[in-house]
Amino acid sequence: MFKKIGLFLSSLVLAMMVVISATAPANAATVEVKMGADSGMLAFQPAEVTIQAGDTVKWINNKLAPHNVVFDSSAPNAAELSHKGLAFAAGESFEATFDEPGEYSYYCEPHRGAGMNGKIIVQ
Ligand SMILES: [Cu+2]
Repeated sequence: MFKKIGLFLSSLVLAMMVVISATAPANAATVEVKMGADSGMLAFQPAEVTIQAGDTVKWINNKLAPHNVVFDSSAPNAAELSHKGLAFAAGESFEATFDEPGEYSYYCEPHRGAGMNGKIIVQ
């Protein structure tokens, strides 16, 4: 009788572990984007990145600061993903995690006229 309950409980725990591991994010990655290209161009480098849903993009201040990241209002969660505060110091960074598949276009506010645009494709 007790043996049966023990067996039942251990198989229940095993079943729960399988469910938990199946729903945990599968190796969410962090992709880095430089603000200000190494070549001295007012650009995000790389300007376009493709990631998986759940991945994080980390923008790192590189050259020709200040920069920020503002998503077009057409992007899902544009306001929450944007980082309007300007980064002045080299190495300063900010991150955003993308849970929803789609195309996210963004730009750097002070350098928008110079074509400092980027795109995140979330699969
Ligand atoms: Cu900029």
